[in-house]
Amino acid sequence: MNTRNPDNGYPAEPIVRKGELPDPFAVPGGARVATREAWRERSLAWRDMIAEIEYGGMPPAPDAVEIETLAHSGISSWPSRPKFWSYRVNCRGGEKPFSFCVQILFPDRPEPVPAIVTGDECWWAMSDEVARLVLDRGCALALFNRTEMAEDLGYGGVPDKTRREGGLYGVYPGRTFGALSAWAWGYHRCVDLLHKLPFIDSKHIAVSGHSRGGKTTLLAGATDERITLINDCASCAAGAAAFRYVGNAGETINIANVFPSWFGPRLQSYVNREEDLPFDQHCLLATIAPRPLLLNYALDDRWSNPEGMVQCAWAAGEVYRFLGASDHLAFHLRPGGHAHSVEDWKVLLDFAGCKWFGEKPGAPYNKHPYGHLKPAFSWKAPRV
Ligand code: GTR
Repeated sequence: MNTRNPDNGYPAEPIVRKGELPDPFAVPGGARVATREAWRERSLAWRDMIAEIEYGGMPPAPDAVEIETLAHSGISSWPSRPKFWSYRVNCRGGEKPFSFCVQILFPDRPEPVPAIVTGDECWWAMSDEVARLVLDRGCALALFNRTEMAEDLGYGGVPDKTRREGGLYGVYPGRTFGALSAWAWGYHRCVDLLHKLPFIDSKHIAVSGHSRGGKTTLLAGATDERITLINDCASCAAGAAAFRYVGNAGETINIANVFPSWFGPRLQSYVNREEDLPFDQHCLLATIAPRPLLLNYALDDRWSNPEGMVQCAWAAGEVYRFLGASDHLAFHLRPGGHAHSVEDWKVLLDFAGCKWFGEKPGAPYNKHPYGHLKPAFSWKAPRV
């Protein structure tokens, strides 16, 4: 019988429960990581394995990146009169040149400012309200359209779910990276750009994305340490939520069949075999440690599998604890459904202020209404 969670009324029984989340400290051969120094090597091994099996590997970094200024504009109708500059990022390498555009909205200040990068400009995503909130906190907003790197075939009635044309597919033919990797590569190139701009504080670069864009920011953060704060909003399956534990009405690993172009070719073979995957998504989150990581989820967004996200946050939290950075991993569950809402952005800005500049924490983190939930793992961080 499926009992209901008294705190939120949703059925408490998961639809997928496939054993323990793998121990991220386990070293092939039977040992466990014992020192913080040794974790580094393990972390890179997880990163490479997950990037390969799940996402099909990453496109290579370009041989050279050159910046072209397109416009120095501003928003004079806003009281703070922010600047709005745009660039073309020209990349050399692979079979042919590749370029894309980035827009940067930033406060007019004498000192370099932190930046939040979002690639979700393929959606109607950035409201004036959110942009002003970011500026008021003294941050720049770097905007680009991640689908310039790879077409998004994740829509209903798409004629060919596996087409590999345009974007980076033509630059690096013969590779197996999926769209998520190509989109993450776009974030990395934005970091290349930000590192060349004197008005940006390159030690404080965050990435934020929603849903498939949140899957992207997790992968981008895991594969580029220059990204110093990672935010995912509602990334669903193949994001921050576990494959092995899916709460009622949540998205499962079948995502690999529904949206094959987002992934590498190997993930599909694990559909209905979650227990055989050598990792789960907490291992991806753990590769980001000890850098600050914020997961924004919503209580009525059942498809995003919030219980599976809590499982991953708990499990990756063991790695953060091991590294002495427990408070650098936080999740936040707000009321409501699937959206990148103003509240999510406010929670991110508070988190960034807290982690980067020692401001007081804003929203209470790591609170959830899943009283029935028990950790889907029995291992703990080794004692240091
Ligand atoms: C859904 C997909 C989710 C999520 C979402 C989105 O259809 O199943 O994993 O990525 O799209 O991007 O809005």
